[in-house]
Amino acid sequence: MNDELKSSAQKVQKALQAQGLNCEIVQMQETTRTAKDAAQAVGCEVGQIVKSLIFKSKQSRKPILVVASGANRVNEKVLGQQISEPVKMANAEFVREMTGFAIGGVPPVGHQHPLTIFIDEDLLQYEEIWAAAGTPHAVFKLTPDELKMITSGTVISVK
Ligand code: 5CA
Repeated sequence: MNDELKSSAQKVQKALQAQGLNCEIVQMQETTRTAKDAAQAVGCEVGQIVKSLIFKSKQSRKPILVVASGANRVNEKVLGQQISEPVKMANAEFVREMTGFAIGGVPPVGHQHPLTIFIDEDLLQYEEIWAAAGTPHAVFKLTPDELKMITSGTVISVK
């Protein structure tokens, strides 16, 4: 493991610190690119992995971030009802442009642009959860309350 954080991971660390959260970012040798990879790398249930998924509203083209449990598939219809506009999954380019991070490392904080944020209620059942920290090899551990605090997201059922 490398002690020096990659610049994308540093960006996340700074964003967390700015929010008063002193989580340690862990850089893994193994890939943490997908929820399954991350669960395997840290040794937790896939449901405890925070997926940060970007959607785009079809008309106004606004970015929406859903922080979902790794165990769940986000129902786009449910999300569309929340914002009163149909949504679609964003492509890799939109993800990078809006968040400043590449797919596989998108964190729940530290984004380039402000995003409308929803939190999957299923994450709240766990004592601790793990989120991506800017790269496909970096994660950090936090509690559901901390996730709510740093994202100011609205808790919904996403399934
Ligand atoms: N680091 C892990 C766990 S913390 C992670 O970032 N998981 S993730 O689920 O949030 O990111 C992977 C997600 O990116 C996939 O679930 C998928 O929804 C999305 N994705 C993967 N490839 C593409 C693509 N080509 N275009 C748009 N979205 C993609």
